[in-house]
Amino acid sequence: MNLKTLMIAAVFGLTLSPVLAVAETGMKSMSGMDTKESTGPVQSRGVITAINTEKRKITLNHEPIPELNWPRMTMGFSVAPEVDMNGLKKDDSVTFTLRPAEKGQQVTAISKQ
Ligand SMILES: [Cu+2]
Repeated sequence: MNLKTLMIAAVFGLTLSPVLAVAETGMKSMSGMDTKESTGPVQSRGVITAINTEKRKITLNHEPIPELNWPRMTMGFSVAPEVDMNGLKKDDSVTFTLRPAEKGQQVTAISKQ
C-alpha cells in the first residue's frame, strides 16, 4: 500500500464506522421495543389520541421513527415535568421530542403543529 491508498482507507474507515454503529443499534432494537441503548433526543410528529395532564401521560399516534426503529404506531408516553401540557387536547397534531428515560422514552417537548 502506498500513502494515498492508506489515506483513502483511513477516510473510508472513519466514514463507515458511524454507519455500522447505527445499523447495529437498529438490529438490537428490532428484537422488541427495548430502546435503552438509544441515545440522544429524537423528534417526530403525531396526533394526540389521549391525554392525562394530571398524571402527565400522553398517547400519541406517531409517525415512523427510524432512529428508534419504530414503525407508525399509537403508544403512551410519560411527559417530563418541565413540559407545559396546558392547551393540548385529543386530536391535536403535534411535533414532539423524545429522550430515553428510566422506562422507555419520555416526551421532553411538545407543541401543536
Ligand atoms: Cu412507538
